[in-house]
Amino acid sequence: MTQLVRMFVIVFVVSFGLIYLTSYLNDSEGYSGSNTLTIYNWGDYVDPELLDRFEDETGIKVIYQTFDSNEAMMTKIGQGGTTFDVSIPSEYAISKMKEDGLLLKLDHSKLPNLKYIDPRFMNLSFDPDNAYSIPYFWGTVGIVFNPELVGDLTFSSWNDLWDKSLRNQILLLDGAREVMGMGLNSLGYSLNDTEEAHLQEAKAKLLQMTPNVKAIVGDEIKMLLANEEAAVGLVWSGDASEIMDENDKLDYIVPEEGSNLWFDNMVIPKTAKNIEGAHQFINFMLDPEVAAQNAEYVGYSTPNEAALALLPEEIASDERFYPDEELTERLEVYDNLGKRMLAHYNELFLEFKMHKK
Ligand code: SPD
Repeated sequence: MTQLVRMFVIVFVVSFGLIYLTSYLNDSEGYSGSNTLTIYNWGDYVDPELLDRFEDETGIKVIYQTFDSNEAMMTKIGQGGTTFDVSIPSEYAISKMKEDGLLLKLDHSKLPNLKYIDPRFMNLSFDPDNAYSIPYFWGTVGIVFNPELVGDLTFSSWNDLWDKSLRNQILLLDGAREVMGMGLNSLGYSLNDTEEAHLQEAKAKLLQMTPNVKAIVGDEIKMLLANEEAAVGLVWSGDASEIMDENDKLDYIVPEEGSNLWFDNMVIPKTAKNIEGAHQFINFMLDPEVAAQNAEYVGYSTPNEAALALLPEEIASDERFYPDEELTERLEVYDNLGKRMLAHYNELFLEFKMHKK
């Protein structure tokens, strides 16, 4: 009898241990609970001091993970098995994630600081009424260049990047939409073009640029350009601002044919475990003083009107990073092109990358 009880206890303890272990492993990629908050953000896209401050103010422990493209982020969240509480996709990804049922509706009553966002960045077509997403940063895509390293060359058009004098001098950000968009825009096509002949033409034109391309890189593009390892870069405006902070010889332009106007917004994925904490975090990031500190740290443009008023004048009035409506109106926002077309853009970009290697 005692033997039977002992066996029963052993079976009970082992089963309990297995259940606990399974649940720990399931949650370990983005573990969240009421006292933790898992954030899934782009690399180099928040002032770490603010995460510490959020932890101190709320007692919630932040677990922080990063991604380097909307595509990687969507795949990971879409596959399930993660419990990210807050993520920061761009507009076309938000539209796609909504379509795929991957996002939770936000409770605006828990976001009183939303009043600080400039109305110009609210209620945009990818998320009417901001039901699922809250503005974080915005910007453009353009060319950063070092006038001392490019001779007499000036930059106003995408086509300047094909100039023979730039051999091995260009760094490209590692983004399918951005690089394909550059090829399409340089031919006078929309960066949301889906016509196969135009896409093939854009890829062929990009292939002609490969002698000029030194590398296709991630966040290290900032360090490489600031250290003058290359003369020119295809970059997001916020990265240009950070590069120019490090090396004031460089300049940034948005090509005259047009380019991309993008918006990165905070969302709560459907699989979130700490929905209350996620709202607390979003509201914290909307606080004007917090948003201003964050914008100054990462170098990107804030959509927070009250935060903008707190930024040093030389930042807030720099039209390269806070362009007026005249410029933004001639730029294009990426459309959600749908799963198949998005995959096709990625394939073409990959073919270009393979050719480069
Ligand atoms: N290092 C932070 C990069 C964030 C860039 N987001 C821009 C996305 C444009 N589609």
